[in-house]
Amino acid sequence: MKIAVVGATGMVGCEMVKVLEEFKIPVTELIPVASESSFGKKVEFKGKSYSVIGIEQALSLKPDIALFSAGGALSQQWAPRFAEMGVTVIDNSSAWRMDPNVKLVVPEINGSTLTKSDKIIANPNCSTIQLVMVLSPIHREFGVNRVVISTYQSVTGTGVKAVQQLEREERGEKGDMVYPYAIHRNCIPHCDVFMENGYTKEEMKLVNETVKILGDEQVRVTATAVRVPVVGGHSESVNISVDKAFEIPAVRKLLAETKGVQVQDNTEVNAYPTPNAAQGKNDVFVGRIRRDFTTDNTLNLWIVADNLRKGAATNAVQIAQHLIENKLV
Ligand code: 11C
Repeated sequence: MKIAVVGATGMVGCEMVKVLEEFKIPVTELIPVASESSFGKKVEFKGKSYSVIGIEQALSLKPDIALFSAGGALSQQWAPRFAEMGVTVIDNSSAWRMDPNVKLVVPEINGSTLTKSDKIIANPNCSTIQLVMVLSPIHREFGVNRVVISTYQSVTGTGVKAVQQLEREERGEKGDMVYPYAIHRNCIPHCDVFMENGYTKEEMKLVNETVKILGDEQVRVTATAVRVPVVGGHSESVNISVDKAFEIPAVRKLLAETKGVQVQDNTEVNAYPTPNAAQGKNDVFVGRIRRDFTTDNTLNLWIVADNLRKGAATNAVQIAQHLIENKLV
């Protein structure tokens, strides 16, 4: 398999290269792609060094799969050109996610819907992926009807400049601000841009993408997304109302049996997920699973995942793995 990673020098792109190697994807040639300022830089993969090239050149090499993580505008322009050449594009930007002709895929949930003719496949937003990994089994078993979510999102979701802002502020230095306020010792209820309805784009991604992935327009979702001075991953406090009566041990068992989800839930020994512990891991972690006593058939829980891993690179590579294993490329 010839695999191109578009945006190979970015935070998600670097993680994609690592995960391709860790997952032993049968890559015969890696094609790292980035903007002109990175041309010629080296990307190490399976003991070999590959030079970063431009996107036009990458297209002429006709990869089997192209993993895109270089922003929505680039995906909008280039994904169709790759697809026309027969390349399967797995796109990590928000450009194609809500397109009715493009599948929005978390392999454990809806990977089986993919076919050979899916030439652009959308990778969901990071905070959505970790949410649906937990919601999907609960929805199948108990019928989710309403979700209230508050996020605590890592600065890595914004990119390397945000990590640098946090590090500078930790050292007490001044410099370029990515956020409108200091992020060190702060929480900013503002992820991505504000929309006309008063929500942020990140909050609306959680609403719209969750409904699309669960494939059920009856599920109502409302979200508040908050940036916190954390690098390891995104955390989410989630309140879930379901149709059927449930017992908490049954929910815990259901989630423990879900592939890609790890339950860490024992308050007697302070066991619950944290972003520090989740960093660098491919799974989604869930804990603090408890009944909401204020209303019927409702529970609270806490979900954590490394947003650069399952929230982005791991999910994209798992889509590639599914395509390869099922001979869809
Ligand atoms: C954040 N979720 O943490 C964003 C990053 O649509 O893929 C990823 C944005 C996206 O700010």
